[in-house]
Amino acid sequence: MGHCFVGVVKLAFIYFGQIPGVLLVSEPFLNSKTMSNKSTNLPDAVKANLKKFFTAFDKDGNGKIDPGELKSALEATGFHFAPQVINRMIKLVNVRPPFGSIDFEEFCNLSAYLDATRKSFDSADTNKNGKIDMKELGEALLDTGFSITSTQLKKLLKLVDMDGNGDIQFEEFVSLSFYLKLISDLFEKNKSGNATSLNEDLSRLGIKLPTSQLSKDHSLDDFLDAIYKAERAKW
Ligand SMILES: [Ca+2]
Ligand SMILES: [Ca+2]
Ligand SMILES: [Ca+2]
Repeated sequence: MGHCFVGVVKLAFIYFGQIPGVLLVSEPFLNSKTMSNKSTNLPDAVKANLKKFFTAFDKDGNGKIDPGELKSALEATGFHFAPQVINRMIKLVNVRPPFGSIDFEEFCNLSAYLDATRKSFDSADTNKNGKIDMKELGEALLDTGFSITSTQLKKLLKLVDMDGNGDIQFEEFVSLSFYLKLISDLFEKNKSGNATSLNEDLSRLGIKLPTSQLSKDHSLDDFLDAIYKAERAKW
């Protein structure tokens, strides 16, 4: 048992230390819609490597990774994700039933997502201290094409800074990528009349906002306040 655990820890370290060299997501921040079936394009060698991790993470050997298995695999690498964030990662890639746990193809997509998010995190962390401060966040958002006010920046940081230490660790950065997707849906896609993707993304993330908050007439400030309220009610 102990030996087995060490094996998983070792595998997990390799997994996140030299995350398989695949960059499937071209955008610095995630666009979930573009990733559903891309793992089929992975080279065989990369797939074989991912299969090893999948098998190691799948403790009960049922061919699926559930939130508990994902959480403990990530914890073994020193990442402590809130259960809600774990669930969201699963929901994000879980395109085929049964819902609630992921198969190997979906795991490949999750790996690509975490890989891309880690790269975004590292490039946003310009002073290389392993966390993102408000200045770095503002600059990273600007680079990505998000132009927000300093008040909005503070609200966004407060929203994702779950432990309240004023910085964004990688775990919180994963949450941030979910919120940025929502924000871009609301404030970019809605402008061209497409509101359905926001509703899809909200329900995928399990966030319930009053319909009145989903109007493009509301400001980003209002939206950030509403999300903060909805999220903190859960924590
Ligand atoms: Ca399992
Ligand atoms: Ca930093
Ligand atoms: Ca923090």
